[in-house]
Amino acid sequence: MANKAEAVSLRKGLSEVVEVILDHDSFVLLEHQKPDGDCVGSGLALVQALRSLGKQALLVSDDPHPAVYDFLPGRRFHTRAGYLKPEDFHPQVAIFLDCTDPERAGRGLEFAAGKVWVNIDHHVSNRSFGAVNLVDPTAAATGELVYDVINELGIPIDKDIATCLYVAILTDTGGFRYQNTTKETHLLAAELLERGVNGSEIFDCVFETRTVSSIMLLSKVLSTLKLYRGGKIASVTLTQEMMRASGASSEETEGIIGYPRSIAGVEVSLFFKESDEPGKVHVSFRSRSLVDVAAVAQSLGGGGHPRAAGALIDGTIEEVTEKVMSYLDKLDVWTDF
Ligand SMILES: [Mn+2]
Repeated sequence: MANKAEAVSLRKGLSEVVEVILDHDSFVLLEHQKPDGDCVGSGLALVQALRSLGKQALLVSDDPHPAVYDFLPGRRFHTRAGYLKPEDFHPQVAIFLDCTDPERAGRGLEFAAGKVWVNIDHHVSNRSFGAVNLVDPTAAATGELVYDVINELGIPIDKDIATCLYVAILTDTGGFRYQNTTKETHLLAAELLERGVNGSEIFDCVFETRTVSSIMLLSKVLSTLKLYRGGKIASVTLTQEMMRASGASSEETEGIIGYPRSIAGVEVSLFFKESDEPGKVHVSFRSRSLVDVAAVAQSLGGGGHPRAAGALIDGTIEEVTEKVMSYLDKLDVWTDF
């Protein structure tokens, strides 16, 4: 929950965003690169809401939407930056969704030049780059803020809009499992269910539906499992050869780190992924409670949060594994538990 001063500035941000929307007729809504469920759901919800007001609005992303969200309504109002020329579309306002800074929109940014910028986000590192800003780091998802905007505009939230917002909140909370899940999150989810959202069907589509290729890939990656430090560190490895052999896409590698992380007794889990850039390996780090993996990743040229971080490191899988393991070996936490 935001404190009082923050609540006042949020209130101001919300009314300014609403004012900009009411004062203009045409909008481009921008997502970040590699869009996730929060920005896809927020974007599709807001584009449908603006259209229902008779406004001209289009949702634009640099990268494609992950196929898992194909079931969401409102897709006819979405296009990719490469499919539309900025000179063919002249919106008055650019609304950035879930973007810490404007560059996160990638090629979508071409549609924002010279427009009024609206910034709606929940990342603590957001740079308040908009002419108006609705930024609330206590919100579990940007979808929560988009709900506030739609509600304040007085637009009825129908089943289609509610479904998109529900997906935004469901995915950014990992299915209501992460620590950002609060009472407010559940109350909003309840409100959306009341609008006709089918919660179990959505959960099934988003979290319980996999492609054969992703299961094939998972079986290959799990067979590389190694334990170190008496089972306190676990690692798995993914090579480009495994990607080719399974036919999986890179978005299907997401979530794999959760498997070594879930092993009882494991404090630090590592996922070594051979980059498609030759000679580089991407490493994902997770820790349960003791090790600050953001510091580990930073010292290896990456960054992130204390419990989840990543780095792109030069070398072969063997060399990078050696580099990371020798760094972790030097930490003095291993005798503490
Ligand atoms: Mn988000």
